[in-house]
Amino acid sequence: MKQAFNPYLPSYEYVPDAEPHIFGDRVYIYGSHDKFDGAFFCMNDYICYSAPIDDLTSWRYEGVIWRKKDDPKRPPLILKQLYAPDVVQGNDGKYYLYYFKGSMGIIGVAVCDTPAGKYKFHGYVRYPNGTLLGRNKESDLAQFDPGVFRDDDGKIYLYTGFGEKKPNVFTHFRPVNYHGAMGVQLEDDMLTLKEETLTRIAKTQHCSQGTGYEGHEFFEASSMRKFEGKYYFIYSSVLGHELCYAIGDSPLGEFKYGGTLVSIGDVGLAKYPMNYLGNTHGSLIRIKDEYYVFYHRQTNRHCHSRQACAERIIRNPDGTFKQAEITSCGLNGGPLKGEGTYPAYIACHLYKKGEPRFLTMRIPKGHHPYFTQTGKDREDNGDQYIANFGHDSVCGFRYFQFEKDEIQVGLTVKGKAKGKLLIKLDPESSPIGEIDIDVATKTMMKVEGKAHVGKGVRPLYFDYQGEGAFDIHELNLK
Ligand code: FUB
Repeated sequence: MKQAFNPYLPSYEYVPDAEPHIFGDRVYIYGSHDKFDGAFFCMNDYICYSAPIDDLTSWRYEGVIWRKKDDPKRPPLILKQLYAPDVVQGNDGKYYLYYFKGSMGIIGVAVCDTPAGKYKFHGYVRYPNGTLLGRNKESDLAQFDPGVFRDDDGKIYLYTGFGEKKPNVFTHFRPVNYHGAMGVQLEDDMLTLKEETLTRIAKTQHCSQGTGYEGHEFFEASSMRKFEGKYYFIYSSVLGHELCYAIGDSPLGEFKYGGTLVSIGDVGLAKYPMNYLGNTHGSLIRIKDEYYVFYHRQTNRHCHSRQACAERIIRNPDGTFKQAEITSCGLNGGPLKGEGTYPAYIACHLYKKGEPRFLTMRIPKGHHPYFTQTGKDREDNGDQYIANFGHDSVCGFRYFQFEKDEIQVGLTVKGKAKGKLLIKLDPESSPIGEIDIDVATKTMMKVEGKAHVGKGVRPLYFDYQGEGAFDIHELNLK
């Protein structure tokens, strides 16, 4: 039986900012496209993946849908990159892709007859008088991360904005947005704003006092969804590592702060960050009767190799959402089988005890375990693994359905290390088994031990105590 893991795309794919949308009987994801080990965010062209709504284990590569060079403007160097996009189906049945090109400050639109075909340039978002949104120097606030939404009455809305915390390098290019995310209705041409003025949606740090947003103010990643008559504005907060939401009764609000949907380090649910932090971006979707939150995780010791993940999330009867845990089994619809061989990169928790965990610039190699791959950025044959698992490194997988109390646990490893790998059900609890580590090899070898897991649905943690460091490629349970 096929199972779904996190990340849910092949391990060589680095797709952050993924917005899920259902078109027909498939769910499509539209994200940015990082280069493995890239020097900047979003160095690759947009690609798309889709899966049948009945089978979220089967993601199909749809190919490149939009390239940096398809946009007629030719900015220099890093301004070329395609940041987080979104797609909406227009009232003419066509699909419209909204993208933000590097730091040019304007929003481009491309159009296609099918959800994941080759998009063609359509134009730039503009004011009714023709001035491009973002180019009206007198009054424009920073544009960023366009989100698009079609309401049941056919009206189309654009959401945009960037909540700069204080003046920084970008403020040389565009005015600082101290006021929050913005929303506006679009004309049927999908380019022209219906109003001269955009409506402010969620609050930034500069205007949050007494509003309920405090501590989780808007930073970036605007996205709109509607469930059972309520409008959900989804965004990445000033903390970066979490997706939050605000609820309103109409597409342009007012929006009241709702809570955290997911944190890529389980901040808010765990005592300390359980994985590397950094930015995240994504959205909510309902597939049949279940809700899911899509987001991205950080890999490779810096913030330019991000990967698409998703979790089932509970919507409470009052319309609020319960923060989702990050797991290894996201779209699987339940725990993974408690026997079989799994790639180690599906660990949902990975950290070194007591070390800082916020990824922006590259952290030094010697100190942390991290997800990486061999070779360069590529489009097949993924071999991602956990590297540099040294003393006090912890990785966790959840959840498995164990059918017996005691299991044999094997790991495929390589490296140079001598010590003990403690097997636990919780990083803070006593071991339920251990594996002797005595490795000095550049080729893979298997290490094994027994663990008393107990029948039922359980996580599995590994905590290394010893000298040296090793890489973990596979986990085998029997
Ligand atoms: O992927 C580039 C930028 O990082 C996006 O535009 C932001 O939302 C953040 O995820």
